[in-house]
Amino acid sequence: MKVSRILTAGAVVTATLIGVAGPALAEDTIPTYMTNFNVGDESRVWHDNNMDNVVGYVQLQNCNRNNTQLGVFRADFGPDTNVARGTLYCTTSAKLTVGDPIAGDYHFTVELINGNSSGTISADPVTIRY
Ligand SMILES: [Ca+2]
Repeated sequence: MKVSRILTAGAVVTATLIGVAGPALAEDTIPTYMTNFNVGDESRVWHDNNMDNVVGYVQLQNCNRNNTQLGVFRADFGPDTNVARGTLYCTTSAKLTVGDPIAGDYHFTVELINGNSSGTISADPVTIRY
């Protein structure tokens, strides 16, 4: 009886490993939008549980400004930690990739608009994948 118990345990481990190696799915994809965001304004917060190995991204579409620098940050004790920064051009294919960061609360901040530290931007949809 002891032998069959061990075999059963082994079978469970195998099944778990197959589950982990399955299709790569992000935890979630959030559709949102920005209306007249100023430089310095922050997006809604999303919580990455780091339960996947998927490269996340932020994407802007239907913008009224075609050159927007965003920074993505994780909330930390003390100053937030920057995990990604880039300029988006509001095309369907343009994505600011965030990588596969550790678990935490994330947001993006509008840092520059057309290279300036003033101005506003609207975009709809804004897609956040994590
Ligand atoms: Ca994730």
